[in-house]
Amino acid sequence: MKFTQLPALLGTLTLTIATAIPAQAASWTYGIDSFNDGVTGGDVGNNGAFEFFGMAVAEEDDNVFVALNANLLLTGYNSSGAADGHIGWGDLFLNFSGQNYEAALANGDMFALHISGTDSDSSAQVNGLYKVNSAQNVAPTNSGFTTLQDRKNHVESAGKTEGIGNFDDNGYFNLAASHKNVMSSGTKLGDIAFLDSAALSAKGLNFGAYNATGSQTFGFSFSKTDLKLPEEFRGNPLIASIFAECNNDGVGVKANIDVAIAETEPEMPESVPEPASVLGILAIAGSAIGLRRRHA
Ligand SMILES: [Ca+2]
Ligand SMILES: [Ca+2]
Ligand SMILES: [Ca+2]
Repeated sequence: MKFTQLPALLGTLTLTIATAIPAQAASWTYGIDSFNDGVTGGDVGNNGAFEFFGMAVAEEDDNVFVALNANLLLTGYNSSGAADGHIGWGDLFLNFSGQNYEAALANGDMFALHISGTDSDSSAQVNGLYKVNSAQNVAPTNSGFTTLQDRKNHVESAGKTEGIGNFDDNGYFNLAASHKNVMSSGTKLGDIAFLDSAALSAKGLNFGAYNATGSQTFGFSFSKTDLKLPEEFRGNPLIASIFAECNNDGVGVKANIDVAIAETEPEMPESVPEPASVLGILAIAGSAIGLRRRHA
């Protein structure tokens, strides 16, 4: 290559990088997973059905958005290896407590989204935002890994890299513990709204900018008002995480979400016209009617 071509080439590269991520992407926080730590039958990685690629969160007014990119359909995966013939998504746990995963569950300080309706072994069968009362591990009846250490060992023995997103799973999760991946009891706090890939793109979500190429992109929103987060947890980062019922892959994201906004907004007085201006409008309307009558 001639040196004279270099400035033009650099100009092209700069333009490509600048246009790859849309301006709105800054409001999303991404947890990009390992792209080859999903276990599908005898396969590890290889773009299998259980590969998860990323999770992202964003907030807008009173709503928090959570988006997923994965190969696993929201309706799950039919498998004769599962007791019920089906392996679905586990629940999406939301931890604002500043505690690790097991402590937040043990102390009743965890929230969750149930996203997969009746295609799930969760005690929750209705999609929504929940306060988690207790959780359980359904991997043993879904042909899966009881502990995250078992799963990590399996992935690494295949020469692949295990991961969760933008935080260290070793320390947040107790890798040696039975990994609880669904609610066994929860209290529904509010409804969630489903967002498809197009609706999320319109809000600036762009997993492609991070090379996350799962076949499925979908998300959900919930209301901060419904969350009713205890005062002592406000200001903590959110750690969100989800695993398949089999724990064959998991993904999470750590992000700063301002959950206090909804309840600190001052109530605006309703806008009602003052009696004087109502009378003024009536007077004008009355004279206009009178005018028309005279001309009739
Ligand atoms: Ca993965
Ligand atoms: Ca199942
Ligand atoms: Ca993972």
